[in-house]
Amino acid sequence: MKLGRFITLEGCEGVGKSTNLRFVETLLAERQVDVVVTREPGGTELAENIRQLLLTKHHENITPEAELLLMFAARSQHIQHVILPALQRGAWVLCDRFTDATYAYQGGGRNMGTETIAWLEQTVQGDLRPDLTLLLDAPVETGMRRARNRGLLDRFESEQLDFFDRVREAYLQRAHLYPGRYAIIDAASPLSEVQRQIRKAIDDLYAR
Ligand code: Z5A
Repeated sequence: MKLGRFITLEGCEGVGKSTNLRFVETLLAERQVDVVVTREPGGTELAENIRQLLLTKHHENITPEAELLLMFAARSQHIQHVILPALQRGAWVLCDRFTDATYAYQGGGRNMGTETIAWLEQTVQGDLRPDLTLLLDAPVETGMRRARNRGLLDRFESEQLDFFDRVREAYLQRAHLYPGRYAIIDAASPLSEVQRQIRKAIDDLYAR
């Protein structure tokens, strides 16, 4: 049985997920909520190893199917060892990316569609879904500019603009499909405005 709340942050690269994850953590701490902060792919020792595999560039091309299965292999470990135990003891889980990223990157970016993803989602997660998904949305070029100031690019960051256009489009489609769960945040705004919108979404969840 799930007692805590499950919040995810999503969006294309460089839109401010890490920055605002820390902000949400502060908001929850103000309310004295017991919060577990985690990320995907990753969150357990084995899942972090899978993350390394997924983000590093290899000579051997990773097929879209292998990429998809590795995402869900990491997710299964993460759910069973971190997310569910935390929710069951009443903690709130704050996760940097979750299955919406799979629909956006593998479904949209890699053109894999949604049918297989939906099957894996049901198999690996059962009825576990986030209570609130903060979608940080900004023009792809804005996020890329911010992220690329950092230097070396990982395997996903090395993709072309059209890949990220498909990712953004897939995220927006999901947000329109699940309006009760998603809050779309205008991540191109100054940080103070972004955080005003996030605070409102968290207040609304708290009041539910
Ligand atoms: N992936 C997948 O394909 N399928 C899946 O199912 C899952 C993941 C779960 C993991 O990368 C990769 O895995 C991801 C998708 C794939 N790849 N990509 N791309 P990640 O999530 O760890 O890393 P990322 O997406 O590359 O995130 P990021 O580049 O670290 O960006 P961020 O966390 O969203 O942004 P940030 O670091 O908070 O901010 C970037 C800079 O912008 C920083 O200097 C900030 O100070 C600045 N910033 C932030 N907000 C603002 C505003 N509002 N104004 C001005 N400047 C700002």
